[in-house]
Amino acid sequence: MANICMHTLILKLQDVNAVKFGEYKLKSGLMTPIYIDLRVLVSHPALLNQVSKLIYQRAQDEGLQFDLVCGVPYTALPIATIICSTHELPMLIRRKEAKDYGTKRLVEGSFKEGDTCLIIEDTVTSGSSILETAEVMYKEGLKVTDAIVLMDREQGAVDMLASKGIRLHPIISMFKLLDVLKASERIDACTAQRVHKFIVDNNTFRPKEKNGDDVPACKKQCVERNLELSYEARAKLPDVHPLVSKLLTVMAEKQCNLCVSADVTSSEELLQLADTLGPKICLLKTHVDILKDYTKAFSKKLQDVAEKHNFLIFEDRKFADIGNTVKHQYEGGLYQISSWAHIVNAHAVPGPGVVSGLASVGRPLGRGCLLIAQMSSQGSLATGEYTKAVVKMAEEHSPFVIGFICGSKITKRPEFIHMTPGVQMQAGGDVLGQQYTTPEEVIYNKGSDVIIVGRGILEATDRLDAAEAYRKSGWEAYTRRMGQSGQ
Ligand code: 5BU
Repeated sequence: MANICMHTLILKLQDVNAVKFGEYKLKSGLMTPIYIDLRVLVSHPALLNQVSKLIYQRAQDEGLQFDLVCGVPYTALPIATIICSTHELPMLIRRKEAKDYGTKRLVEGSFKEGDTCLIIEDTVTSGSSILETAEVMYKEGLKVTDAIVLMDREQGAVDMLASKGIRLHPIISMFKLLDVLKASERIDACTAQRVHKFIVDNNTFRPKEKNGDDVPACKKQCVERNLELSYEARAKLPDVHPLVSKLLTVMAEKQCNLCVSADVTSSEELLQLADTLGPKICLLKTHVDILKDYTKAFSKKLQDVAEKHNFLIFEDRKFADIGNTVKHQYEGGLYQISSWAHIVNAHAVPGPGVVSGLASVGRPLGRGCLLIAQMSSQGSLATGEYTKAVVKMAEEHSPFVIGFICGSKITKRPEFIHMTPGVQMQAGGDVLGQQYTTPEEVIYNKGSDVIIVGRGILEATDRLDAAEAYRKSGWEAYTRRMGQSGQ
């Protein structure tokens, strides 16, 4: 989808008053400084057609498999109708209330049990309307795996629906909309900033924990008693990022808290390494820019190996620029990192814009970011107050920020992952300032979650044996720690 086209669409939506700035009440009762009203689309048939085309195109681009289409009533209904009519796809209509005469059906149209229904929505805040529609479908024996939305307010719907097993594919995100309107001088920087802050402050998926009432009981109890939850229990917390949940589940299943740092310079060697060590790792860390022969085909193959061996990919890119630049670095260029890396990391030094820029690309894709709170290198400046400020930034930007690169556990919040580089079987260092700590020290004494090991494995005569030794050592340190914690 060309950017220019998206840009024009956003301006057109504002032209027809589908995007309004002021003070409006949301369905939840919350006052919002921006209101999206796509009901007006029916009065603008050319625009309605364009939107319908984009939504259908997205379904094609994502390769979605479905038997039927349903638009969430009422605004998305005409959009679904146009798509189904143009492409001759069977459609379903969901009634808001069952009629009290005739068939009393909640879903109109023909279908078989087990059919998959694609849901289409005009705009989402929390995702609750999509979920309601999906639940009606489930009752009828239908499956719902994906939903496409024209406008995502980026207030938690992607994560909430992912936690219920539905992938949400947004066409326009709130941050993109604000960027375009600001760049076109339709709104001033102050309005853009006010709306941006409102969106970030009002994420519906992560419950506010100020009074503790919304915190799940098990989590509350553990935090109070200073006990620790197991990887498995953390994976099931209701407010955990789906990616963290996936990683923690993989860790528990594979009995493994080892991330291998695949610092090799040939893509073939990297793929071989990934395939050989795959069963021993929960995560593979790359520095894609040290490869001498990167191709798009390589990233595809790496994803296949990751799937085969059930591990995640972490590109150690260390983004550290203004939001607008990191957005391009993450999404574009030669490497198109966001298209294949589940996790990236960033320095907090530019301020929260770096996270917002990355989030605007990564959140719709379900990606996550680690903030670098401490470094393993000698003389690192990331210490003390800086580390504390990074933790605060992460808390304000979760759920896209899923954790930290750090030397030890720096927050008690169980939804954040701690990953520690600079790990070898013997403490020590290299001639360029790297400092090493042992798996036992990192996991048992420092309370980190994941050990990141590069040369400790890469320089071993048998890499597979070495990986197994690190896996075992990291896992034993974790089980000992959990034993102490009484879990
Ligand atoms: P080693 O071979 O285990 O020293 O490799 C460590 C890897 O972790 C390497 O890719 C570094 O770029 C990376 N790293 C690190 O060592 N220390 C840090 O603080 C951060 C990343 Br952030």
